[in-house]
Parts: sequence; structure tokens; C-alpha cells
Amino acid sequence: MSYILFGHNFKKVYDENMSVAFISDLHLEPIENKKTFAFFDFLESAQEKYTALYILGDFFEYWVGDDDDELVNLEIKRQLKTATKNNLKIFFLHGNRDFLIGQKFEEDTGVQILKDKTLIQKNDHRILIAHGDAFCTDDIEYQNLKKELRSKAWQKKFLQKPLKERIKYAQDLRAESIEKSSNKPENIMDSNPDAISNAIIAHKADILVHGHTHRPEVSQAVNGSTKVVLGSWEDEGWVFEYDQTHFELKSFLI
Ligand SMILES: [Mn+2]
Repeated sequence: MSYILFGHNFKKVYDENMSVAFISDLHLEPIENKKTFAFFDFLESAQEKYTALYILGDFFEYWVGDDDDELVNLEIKRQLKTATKNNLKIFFLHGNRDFLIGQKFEEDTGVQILKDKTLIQKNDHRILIAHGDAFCTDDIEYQNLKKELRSKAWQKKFLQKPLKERIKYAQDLRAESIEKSSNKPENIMDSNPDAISNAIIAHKADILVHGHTHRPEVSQAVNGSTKVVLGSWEDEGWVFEYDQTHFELKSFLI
């Protein structure tokens, strides 16, 4: 059995027979490309292989509101709906690109949104999941922007703008972020080791899984815990699989 911690109550989510999987940073765009098809293939096999799929943010390259009716986005939503109807539980954490995914998306797809830094209890393991940007505490400029964009006031104002204008804003922000990233030292954009340790200790986690930094690895962390960093889907896709007997970070060609 598995439990997810909501507030202070453990809630039973599903019976454990098969494995669960974690992915992030697909950065799907509103055009059909090899990544879109790789995800559709992945999702189809996921229904056979896993009881639950956790998408840890930046699933989309940008998301400007649940009213976005771009054809590719509609198709992605349709396939997610099929998967959840076929009893694959799908959970989603917001990334910095798709933090505007909301309630209508949940209703349209059957995907359930979880808070960043959610703790899942499975077997004897406490697995902490996060997008990962919250650990990049050295990038003060980014953290300040995040504070603004995640405020209710900013989001309310933004969502009232015409769709076209929102898409233009997202594209400008993306271009700006690419330019800024190229001017920042590598270590500033990586996770801060103390931020990682603090989160693991605070949640008494055995395993931490996050994405965002695009630096896939499995490593030892504080108090004998394990840190898993998912990779972004580019020429390879990445998935972290966990079941009762073992866990493994896998990559596959796309
Ligand atoms: Mn990210």
C-alpha cells in the first residue's frame, strides 16, 4: 500500500503490486515533435507497467492557462484522460514553466495536482518529490521572479489577458531565461546542497526525487538518504522507476 501525506494525514492512494514511475522536464511544446510521440508511447506502456505516474513539473515548455486550446495540447490532455480512465493514477507537481496548470486541467484529464515537496510513503520508504527549483536558492534573481509569478495577484491579472498576449509573454520569458542562463555561472543554477539536506531532514525522507536542473544522477545524500535527479527529455527520455524490490533511474532513446 502507498500513502500520500496531505497536511498531516496519510491518505491511502492505491494498492501496491506494480511499480511507480517519476518523470519531469519533458518541456512539451504545442507542436508535434519526436518528444510528443515519445511521451505518447511512454504513456501507453506506463498503463501496463505502473500503478502510478508522477510528473514532477515542466511537463510543458509553457502553459498560459487551462483555456489554451492548441490542438497538440488537446491531444496530450485526451491521452492523459485515456490513461487515467485505464486506472493509471497520474500526479503532477508544478514546474516553473507550467505553474498555471489548474483545476480545469485536472478535470479534463483526471490528473491530480500535488503540492511541491509532497511526501509519499511507500513500503518502508518515505519518498519526497519536488520540481527542484525551490532548491536553487543561490539564484536570487530567479527566486524573486518566482515569488512574483506565483502570487495570486499576478496570476489573476495574467489570466485575464487575451490568450495570444499570454503566449507572447511566455515566449518572451523563455527567450529571456535562455539568455540569462547563458550568463550565469553553472553552480548558481544548480541545487544548493544545504537546501537539499534541509528538505530531506525536515521530511525525514529516505529518497528525494526532483527534476528542473537537467543534471540526471542518483547519489547519496544526508543521513544515508538517496537523491535522484531526473533528466530532461531531449535525445533521451528519463524515468525513475520504483517498486518493492528495487529502484532505478533509466534513460531511453527518443
Ligand atoms: Mn524547471
